[in-house]
Amino acid sequence: MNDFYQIAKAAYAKYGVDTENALQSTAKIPVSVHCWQGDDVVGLDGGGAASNGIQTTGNYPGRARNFAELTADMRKAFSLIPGKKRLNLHASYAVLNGEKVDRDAYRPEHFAPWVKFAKETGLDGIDFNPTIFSHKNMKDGLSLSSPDEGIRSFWVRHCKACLKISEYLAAETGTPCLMNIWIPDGFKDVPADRLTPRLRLKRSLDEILTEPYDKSKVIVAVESKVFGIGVESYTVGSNEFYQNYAAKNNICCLLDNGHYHPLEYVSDKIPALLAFYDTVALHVTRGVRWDSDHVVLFEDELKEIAKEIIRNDAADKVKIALDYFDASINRIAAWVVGARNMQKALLWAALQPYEQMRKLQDGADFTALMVLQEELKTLPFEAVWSEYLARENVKGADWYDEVKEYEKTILRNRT
Ligand code: RNT
Ligand code: ZN
Repeated sequence: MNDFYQIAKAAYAKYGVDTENALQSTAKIPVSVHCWQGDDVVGLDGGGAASNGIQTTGNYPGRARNFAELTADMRKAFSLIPGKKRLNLHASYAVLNGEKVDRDAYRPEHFAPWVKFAKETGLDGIDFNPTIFSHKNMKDGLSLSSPDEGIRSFWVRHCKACLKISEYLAAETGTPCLMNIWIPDGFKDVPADRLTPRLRLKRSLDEILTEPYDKSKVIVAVESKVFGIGVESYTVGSNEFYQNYAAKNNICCLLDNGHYHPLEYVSDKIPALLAFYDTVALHVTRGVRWDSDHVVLFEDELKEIAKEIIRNDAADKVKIALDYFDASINRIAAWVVGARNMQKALLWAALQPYEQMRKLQDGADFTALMVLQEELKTLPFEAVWSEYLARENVKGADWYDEVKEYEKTILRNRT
């Protein structure tokens, strides 16, 4: 323990905050790290560059092109990220070994190498996502809401296959798997019919959920979106659609903080959903003016999101996952910056005197509340963060040197 930490501990103690508690509780909160930052969401199953309402920009050298490269890069990133980590996988990361099989017939064994990787790397578990984009069966931009029965049923079968895979991942890792369904379905211009596509999506979800699965092992979530590129006028899977579907069917909502109007805040939606749901899932990202999926930074909204999780004692209920992809910078650094910032925000949120703040709010002493909240902003947080990294055996501020070295020796040789 260094002197700076001792000083910081005393500074926080003055406000009734126990830094030791904060350090210990933060280290127990799992954050699901998305595999898709490492390869620009291309996947391993031949679907090709991200398409259908999802795209990456940039051409930084060293993109991982196969399972070996992607897992090597993830190992490097994980070694620089403190805290409890999970792996967030997409179905398109199936390891098919040349087998000719389409997404509606993927089997658990196609993900066995990922289970092995998760176990070797000491991860807490694996989360899963059907991949309903970048595929020939996306027809006219539609999937589960398609009027073409062949298309719609293909994607229903894909999701059913994913339920089985999720169950397998949960059984193998001993922790529940969050299976999140996101589809890009929508229209570029003013639609003639807004209801029927939603009714078809509803029917598809109903059909998917007829597949028996162990609810103690798999948590099914649905992720809404305000709009996607090329589908600006209408999104089938809107917020209202999925929130009502989830409430009626006892599944979970996933909130991606890039998927709302710029002045809507996911931090405010978390407590609203906690009033009704046992589980709330998150995709933490950073939208710059729209759903741009920039690297997560240590910003006010990220801190507010973390505060809503911690002060509502909801670390077990809120499933935190990261979802961003930047192809214009070193991809490992992108992983590390975003994941460390999520951890930072959780630690920062654990260092707030909530009881005292609540009392001030309930007593309507809003002046004192404002004064306190402003004072808290300049407490010596860095010293507690450094202590956290040291206890987690993870490099401090000089971590980027290691990534630069890895880029020089490994990434630059991928030609
Ligand atoms: C897209 C959604 C979705 C994807 C990932 C790859 O807008 O956010 O979650 O980013 O599934
Ligand atoms: Zn998302």
